[in-house]
Amino acid sequence: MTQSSPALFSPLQLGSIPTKNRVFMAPLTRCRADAQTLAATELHATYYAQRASAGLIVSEATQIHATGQGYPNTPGIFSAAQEAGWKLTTDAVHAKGGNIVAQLWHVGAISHPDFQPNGALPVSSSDYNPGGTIYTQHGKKERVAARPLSTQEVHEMIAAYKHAAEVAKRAGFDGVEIHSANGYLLEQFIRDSINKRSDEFGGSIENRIRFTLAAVDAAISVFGAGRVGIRLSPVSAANAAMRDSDTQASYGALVEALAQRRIAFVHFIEGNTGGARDLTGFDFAWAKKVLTAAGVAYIANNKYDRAMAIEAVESGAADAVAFGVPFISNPDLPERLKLDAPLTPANPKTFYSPGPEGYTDYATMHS
Ligand code: 8OZ
Repeated sequence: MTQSSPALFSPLQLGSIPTKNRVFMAPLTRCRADAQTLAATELHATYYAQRASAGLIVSEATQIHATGQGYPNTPGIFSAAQEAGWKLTTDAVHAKGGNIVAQLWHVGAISHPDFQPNGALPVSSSDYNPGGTIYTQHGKKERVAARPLSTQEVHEMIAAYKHAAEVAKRAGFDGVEIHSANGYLLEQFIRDSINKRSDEFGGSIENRIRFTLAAVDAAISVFGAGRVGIRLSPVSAANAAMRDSDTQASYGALVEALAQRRIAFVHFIEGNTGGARDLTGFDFAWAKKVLTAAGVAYIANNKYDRAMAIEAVESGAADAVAFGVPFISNPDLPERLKLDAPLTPANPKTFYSPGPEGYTDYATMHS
């Protein structure tokens, strides 16, 4: 008798998006956009189409605004050239029967004047300096303190999220994932360790989660709630972000507000991004219950292997599991996991290097 296939390999109705399995591709910054236009290229289309067997692809993080960039050659999603560039990718993924959502991103204070229009200061909730160094086109630089956005400018940034969602829709994406994780702009508003504002976007939890929810609502107004997701990293120290003084209360209120909106999914980085799965400080199982009760999918991420992913979906701890690094070097990851076939290790030296090497040249089992 053949054993029935684990639920990880079964379809999932993700809001309005039907997925063929629950092995998702996590967003992965690869720094290969066109240097002039910051548009995705034919090379991106090839790379993403190679990975179209994922139940869902979440695109690499894409900046919604010129001020949102913090790394070399990360793609944007606000100009006509960027829209045309992404259309190559969404067409190629759809031709292979895949689903792809755009991850909408603003790095806030993680940027540097070298990445900013006119060499201006990066923007944030407050005069926040994340510290450390950053590599720009002019070499290694010390980070600087950001300029707090005015209340009016936060409203303009919410409009920029809406514009980016419109661009994503015209570019043919199946939806968007709001990047509200890893110490970037939206998290710089959520966490009281960073947000020192006294306007409607600072102070109380309700005020600190207002910007994130407004970005979500802007995306909903474009795509409908069933095509909008969000990524959260409640307990992560990525980009040196200090913990909120009450992670459970702040992120708990956010999760409840997202559940009320009946969005498609919440994508959790469980533990420290790309690092230890220490979940202390936030009750992820509680979040799963709240979201499930509202029909919102819970996507789990961070250092899952095959056995962990099968168990997470089988036990009901997650509806789907997103894999990052394994998808870089295994374009046919769902099939390999299903067959329990060996995985090809990824080469970190080519994660952020230009061109096809380490990008589109990883073989499938059948190539
Ligand atoms: C790795 C390198 C650059 C950016 C994130 C978008 O951490 C990123 C990122 C990851 O969410």
